[in-house]
Amino acid sequence: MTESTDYAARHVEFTAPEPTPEEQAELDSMYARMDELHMKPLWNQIGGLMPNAPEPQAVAHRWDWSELITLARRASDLVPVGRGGERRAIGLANPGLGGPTYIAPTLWAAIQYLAPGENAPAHRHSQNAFRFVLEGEGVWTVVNGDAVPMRRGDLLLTPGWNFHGHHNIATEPMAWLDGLDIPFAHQMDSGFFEYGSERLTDESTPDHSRSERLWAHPGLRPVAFPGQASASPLGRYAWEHTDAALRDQLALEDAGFPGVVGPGHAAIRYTNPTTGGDVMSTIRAEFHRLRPGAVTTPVHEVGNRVFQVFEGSATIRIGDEVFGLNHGDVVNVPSWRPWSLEAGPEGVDLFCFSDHPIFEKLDLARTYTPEGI
Ligand code: GTQ
Ligand code: FE2
Repeated sequence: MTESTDYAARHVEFTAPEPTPEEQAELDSMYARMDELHMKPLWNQIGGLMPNAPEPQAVAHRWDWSELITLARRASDLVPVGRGGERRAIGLANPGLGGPTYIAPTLWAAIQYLAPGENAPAHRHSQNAFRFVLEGEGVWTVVNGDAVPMRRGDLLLTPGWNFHGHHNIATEPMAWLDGLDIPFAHQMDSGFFEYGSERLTDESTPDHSRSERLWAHPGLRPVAFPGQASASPLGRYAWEHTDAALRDQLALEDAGFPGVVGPGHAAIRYTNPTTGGDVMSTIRAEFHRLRPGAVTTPVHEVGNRVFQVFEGSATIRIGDEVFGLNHGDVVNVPSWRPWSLEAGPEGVDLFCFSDHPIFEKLDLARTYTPEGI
């Protein structure tokens, strides 16, 4: 697919009259003086600073799950988990961003690995975090003293400034996907961090966290907690609810009723039960299910998405690129690159997170669907 540009005007090339040798010498000395005094003229960089539409440095990239899990196992043999390093997490670094561990300018994504009996010590930070569990169980994440089970398909939240540590009480190692707004906090110089207790504050392994017992009943909230909270008070979004919601959307489509976002495409957004809005102020989380062969309409969006395949397979088109996606693979969509999904022969289940809430709050969100599609 060629990238459509008819939504935008184009920049006009700025040309000054050809300078005489004397003028050129003056210009050179003026630019040199500006450089010494840490100044730069706008006129020869405006197109780069203010393009007609976003021109992200981040590129679209896919990380293979088999490579991620293999390296996480190797790291587990070679590197202990403990205070200082804090987490055995391997971050995904976007090749277009030139070095830092940013999957996108605003977002961090990592695979974290905990062997049986291991304990990732408690800490807190202003960065918002979640975990999504591709497979396995046996880890509890303790969030401000509330032990939250982590099981296949679950989304677990650790909103900013909540103490959290993870412990594996099972006999098998466990790996999961972490998502945080570390790059956003880093680039904006807004992050704070504190160590918590060395030892686990709660070694219990309840079937449901306290937060679920209060907040995970559909359409119901406890009267004892009125008002709105900017981050969701619910720590665990259990797979059984996600799966049922998606199954029901597709069943309604089969019965001829509306409910799906597009043909053969069911999708849910995880919500903050006190507002109905996003789970955290900077991060949106969604889950998408496509029937076998279903295709989505290409769309340009301001902001960054990251997908992880939960089950099945798909291809994703991002601009002119096409990536095959299998179980566990992670792929990012840079801002404004048009993207569309096509499910493989068994259909596909995809977890997705994005930084879209940031842009919506700042009135910078935009989407564009090329005409004729
Ligand atoms: O589990 O607390 O991937 O603080 C990066 C930073 C995970 C965590 C990461 C973190 C964590
Ligand atoms: Fe953390």
